[in-house]
Amino acid sequence: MNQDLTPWHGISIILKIQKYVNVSMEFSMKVSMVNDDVLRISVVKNGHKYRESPAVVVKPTVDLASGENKIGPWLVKVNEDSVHVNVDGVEVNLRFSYSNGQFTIRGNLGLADIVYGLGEKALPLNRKRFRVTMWNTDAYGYRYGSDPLYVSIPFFIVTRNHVSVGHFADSTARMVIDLGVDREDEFTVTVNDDQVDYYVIRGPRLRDVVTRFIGITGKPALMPKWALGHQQSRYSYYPQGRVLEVAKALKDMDLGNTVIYLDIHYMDGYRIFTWNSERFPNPRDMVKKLHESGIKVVTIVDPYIKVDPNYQVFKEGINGNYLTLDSDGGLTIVQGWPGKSALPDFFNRETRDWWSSLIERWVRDYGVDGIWLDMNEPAAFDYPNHTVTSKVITHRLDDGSRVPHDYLHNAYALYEAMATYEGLRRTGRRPFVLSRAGYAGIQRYAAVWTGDNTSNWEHLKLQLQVLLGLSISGVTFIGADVGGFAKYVPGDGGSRLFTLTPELLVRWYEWAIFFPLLRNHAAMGSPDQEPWAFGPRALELIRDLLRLRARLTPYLYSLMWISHINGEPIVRPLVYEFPNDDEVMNIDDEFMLGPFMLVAPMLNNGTSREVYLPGGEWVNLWNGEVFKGGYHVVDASLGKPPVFLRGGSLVPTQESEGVLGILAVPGDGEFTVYDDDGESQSPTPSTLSLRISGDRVTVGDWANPMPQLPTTVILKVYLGKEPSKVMVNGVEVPKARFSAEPGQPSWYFEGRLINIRVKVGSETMII
Ligand code: MIG
Repeated sequence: MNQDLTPWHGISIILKIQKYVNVSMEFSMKVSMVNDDVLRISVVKNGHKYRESPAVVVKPTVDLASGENKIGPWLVKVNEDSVHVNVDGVEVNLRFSYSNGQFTIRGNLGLADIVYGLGEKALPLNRKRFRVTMWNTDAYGYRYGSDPLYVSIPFFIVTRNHVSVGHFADSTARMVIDLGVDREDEFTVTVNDDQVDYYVIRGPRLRDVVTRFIGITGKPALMPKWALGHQQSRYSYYPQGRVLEVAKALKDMDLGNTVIYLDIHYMDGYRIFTWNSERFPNPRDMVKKLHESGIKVVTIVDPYIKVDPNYQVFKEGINGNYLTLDSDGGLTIVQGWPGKSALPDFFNRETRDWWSSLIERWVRDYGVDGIWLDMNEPAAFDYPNHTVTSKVITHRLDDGSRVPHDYLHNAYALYEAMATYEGLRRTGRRPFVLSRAGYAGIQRYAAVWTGDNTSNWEHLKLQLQVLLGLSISGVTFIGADVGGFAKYVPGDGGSRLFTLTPELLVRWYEWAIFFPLLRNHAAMGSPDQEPWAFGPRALELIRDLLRLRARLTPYLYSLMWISHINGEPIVRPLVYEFPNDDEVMNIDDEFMLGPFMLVAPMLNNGTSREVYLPGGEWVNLWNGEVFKGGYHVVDASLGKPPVFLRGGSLVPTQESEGVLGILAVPGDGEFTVYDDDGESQSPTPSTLSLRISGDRVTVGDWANPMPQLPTTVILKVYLGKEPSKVMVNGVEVPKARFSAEPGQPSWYFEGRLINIRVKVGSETMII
């Protein structure tokens, strides 16, 4: 193995720097280190003009020479058209070739290798032995195995004997990734492009690869705190009075903080940035009323600009040369919601700047809070699979060159989200952008939802698989339409009808409440699926779940901050937390919320399920029952998803106004609570560090405190038996129910929980 631990900064002196190490007949290859942990192999067809990637936010620092290079834990052998890597004891052999407009990269795949990642795929967590395509597609009615979907992230992780190495083939053109289908012992990446930046990302742990991938593609945007609320949508709420009625129902039924979405019917003939004045005679007033009842408003914005010489946005687009053109210089016209439509050419700065100003104007004029980007694959009704593909449509890059759409397709939504984010930022708000399509790096600007899923049991499980893949591919603020979007989907040679049931809706909320984006949304013509749509019993169960969600907000918000700072996913497959437990390699019907909380949702119509708990001790969130690692059959009554807390858990909760709760399980653990005002743009967060060691809980003091932070803390420790005494900062505190005076520490035991009221800056010992 490589014992040479040359410090990173010394390399540039040691190595002979050569720009292109391979200049063959067909292509050039340049190998460089991006940082200590990421290697880049850039292949460019000779004569091709290299395009900068919109995905990657860092530049290579050191070029490697032909032959053997030893850099820290890396051993990299660069040959004419192949690169052999040994890192953390794992061999990665990559061969590059080019022919007929395609690059092919081949790599070794071992018998025991497992493959994760690839973003939004309707496949199991372990993606070995699948072949997938990267091509953003309007995938209405997709099901298990459908491919491709809306988002393309050509990043995958190969795990061998618990050591992980990441691969990222950066090209926005069509790509096929074959993970051991064509050949047992090989993966192949075939890219319809004249350039590929191929990254090899070091582990050794899965989490290292994931956070390093985010390190090169950019940290997830910090979302406003309200984005963690319960979001209510449908295609479409109108007129204005109906929107207010929905808002009132949400309030009357006590469903917590809410966001309402306006789908395409609010527009005047689907002209973006306009209102239909019959349906919405006074949108400013409507938005104001919604804000008064604490509800945020998100409007959909499609990329379609109606071809209409009297329409202001179209005129500006033409005059400013902001619209996409065909190679002969004529305007590109596609069929979208408004009929004949032009498409903004987001690939150049001038267009993005114009779009940002349109968004800014819209948000300032009407006070809407966030923007929902749909159809941005881009989709068009007059193309096969409702998705634009073309060698004739061209985009103008910043340097003025024109590049055919097919080379850039997968980046359309990323550039659109970039410009949309910037528009919202200019209004002083913390941006909330929700996007359907995306490419690697989309997390810098937008949340992503999984598009048009279906109201059936298949999707209850499938959506988890889709989301877990997204989550470990850098996109951390995610969710799926709760209750399912579509009712009629293609199938059985015609179309099949699926109708939501109360049980399925409750089951859906049971896991959706643990995802950052929690949005109930349904297709036009689908039966109602708001929380109240199935009568009092379902409503009550959903309300209780939403209350649990609201209680968990401090945990979710802290996890969002941690994701923003370190690139850690909010929701994680079990293998992310327990990489050395072979039993969890393929588990995708359970997940972790942050480091502590394991959720094992009921995914079919039963009332109990088998749950795997990795080694160590766990407690059942609902009743404090203690479980040892292993398989257990557990109760999963309607409304009570099996949820377990790991030994050493410290889950911050909102107990009541101004009171922070901490759900703790004895063991060893640490957590940092993050908070801020929830809406300013680049706040320095207030932080509170928590530690548990055995039965001793330490709550730090708030660092960088903003006003109004809770100073009273209720520790809720799962203990099993009543303790003999409790010491806080070395002083025994009385056993008593909490008095009205908030200053007084005391404790009481109930169920299997000891409740201790303390202040921040305290150390509590339970004896
Ligand atoms: O062709 O705007 O995925 O959420 O409700 C359908 C109408 C267009 C697709 C989105 C869906 C949205 C719908 N849109």
